[in-house]
Amino acid sequence: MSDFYEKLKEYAAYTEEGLNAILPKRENYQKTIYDAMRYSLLAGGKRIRPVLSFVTAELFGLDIETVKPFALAIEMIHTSSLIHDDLPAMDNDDYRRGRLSCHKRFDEATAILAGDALLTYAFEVAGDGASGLITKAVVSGNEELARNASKVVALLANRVGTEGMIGGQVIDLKAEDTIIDEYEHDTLCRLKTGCLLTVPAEISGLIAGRKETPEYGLIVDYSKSIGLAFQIRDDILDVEGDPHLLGKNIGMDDADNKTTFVTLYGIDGAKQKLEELTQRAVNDCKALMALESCSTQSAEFLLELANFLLERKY
Ligand code: GRG
Repeated sequence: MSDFYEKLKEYAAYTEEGLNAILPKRENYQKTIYDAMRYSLLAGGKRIRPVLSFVTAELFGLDIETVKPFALAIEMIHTSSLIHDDLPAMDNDDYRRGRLSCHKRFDEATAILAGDALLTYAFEVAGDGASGLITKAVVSGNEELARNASKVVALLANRVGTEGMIGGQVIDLKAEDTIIDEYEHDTLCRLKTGCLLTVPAEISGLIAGRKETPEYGLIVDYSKSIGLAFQIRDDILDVEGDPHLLGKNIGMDDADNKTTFVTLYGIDGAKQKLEELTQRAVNDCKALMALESCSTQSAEFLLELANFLLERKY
């Protein structure tokens, strides 16, 4: 196995362990909600968002432990959005991550609450993480870290809310019955998919005190490019992917009459855009590698990650 796949597996395993530990099984009266949360959260997603948290932390010289609460929170928020996205009122999907979607395995009310509970718990974990950092910063007299750590939770909430992922989903729902132009569609994807793929780097940059640096601009640009590329690949896989590898049905966008990169640009046009965005991300990585202030190894990993996402089959 190449170093890249080895490292990817390592980050994913670290995420898995972390999620399993912070969301224990409970045998209390509200046991069902814990079962539903764990069912969806521990269903084996790719864990790309936490991977981005860990590698961008290392890029800036931080320990992965420092960003762990935020990485786990982001993955819980992502899972909560998948649970809600699969509901009949939204995309109405029966399968997710290779198993029945949450509302099919449990019921709709439980799925709504499991999504709500994962979202709420994510902010509890992120809030605790920020408090821990602030305490450390105060004890060591690092005022800049204390100031920056106090901004993390609001930043995360912003990227999830109406100017972030939720805003994107609102445009997405509108796009089912209305034809939207390429500019609105671009905004939709940057918000719905892009925000949660960019916030890991934003949080790492903030905690590392790198916000005003060239490397911050590069890593945010990289994240935005792979965020858009990720959605294009998603749209292509919905047309020509293998449902067994994907762990969900294909053809759902067509069934919902959705505007996608494929309907806007055709399958070849979508593939070309995907390659252009990947190339842009690769160029950002090369620029990061040339900076002494960044870990070359992490920049190399990010470059390989962009190429991995270009070709992903699931
Ligand atoms: C409950 C916070 C909250 C929000 C509700 C439903 C909704 C608003 C937003 C939906 C956002 C959404 C589903 C975006 C799609 C992003 C996308 C391409 C998901 C697939 O991500 P992968 O491939 O999935 O990383 P795995 O399973 O690997 O984690």
